[in-house]
Amino acid sequence: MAVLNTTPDSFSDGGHYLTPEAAIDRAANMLGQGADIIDVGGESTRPGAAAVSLEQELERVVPVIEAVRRRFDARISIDTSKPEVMRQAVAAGASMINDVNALRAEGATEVAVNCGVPVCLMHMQGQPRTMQTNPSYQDVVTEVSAFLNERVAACLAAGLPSSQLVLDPGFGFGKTLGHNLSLFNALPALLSLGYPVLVGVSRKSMLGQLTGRDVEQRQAASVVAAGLAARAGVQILRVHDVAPSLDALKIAAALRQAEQLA
Ligand code: YH5
Repeated sequence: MAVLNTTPDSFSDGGHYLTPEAAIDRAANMLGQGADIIDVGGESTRPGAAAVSLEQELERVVPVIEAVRRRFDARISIDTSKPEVMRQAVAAGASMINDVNALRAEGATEVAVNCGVPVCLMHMQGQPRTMQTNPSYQDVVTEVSAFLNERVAACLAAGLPSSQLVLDPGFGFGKTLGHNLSLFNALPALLSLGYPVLVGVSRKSMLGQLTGRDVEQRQAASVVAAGLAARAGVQILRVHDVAPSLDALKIAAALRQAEQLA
């Protein structure tokens, strides 16, 4: 899963939206490198980021989804927590919902059922603006697993098929470095719940804390972390640097296959 942000703070020229033409270039580039899914997001969920209005989010993501769909036969996921954005994004051609809020918004489960596409349910403690202020757990692995189980139960009760659910521990979303490391080590336990797991660690602060590198210098750390998650059995990796991540996934897949044959 390759990240295609449409938020002004997410690309180097800054201050402008991603135009549909620029989005096509980026999507072409990422698909050419081997991406399976393009994750389109219009609401920055970085720590401290401000909320975005419904109108602004729709203006950013819908033209990009339409443009990418017109041009490529690519799977697109919509990174949003707003039911109306989910609805319009799927109508525009998105075929997966990626919700860092795990469909907790009013009406989100009903909209997701009507969309009829797979949904990624992510754990987050708190809200993006303040989530990194003082993350606190008694036992982060137990609490994140219990949360995801509770969201699965709510989704199944609302009518979402179990075959369309994906789980994500939400690295960096209301977690200290220690919490993130505990969750990373617990990926096999999360996988044992029986749903595909998605991991997004690419360029995140935890990698900065471990390597001392600024965000634009975190590619190697991101690729190694993606490979380690894949080695643990994680099925979907959300990444910025597609080609080197795919190399890491090939090594992880070969190791897993050799182990099964042994
Ligand atoms: C995720 O983990 N993350 S947006 C802060 C950074 C770098 C990157 C420099 N959407 C996830 O990528 N969706 C985001 O510091 C996500 N899982 C899922 N499912 C945050 C992000 C980032 C934040």
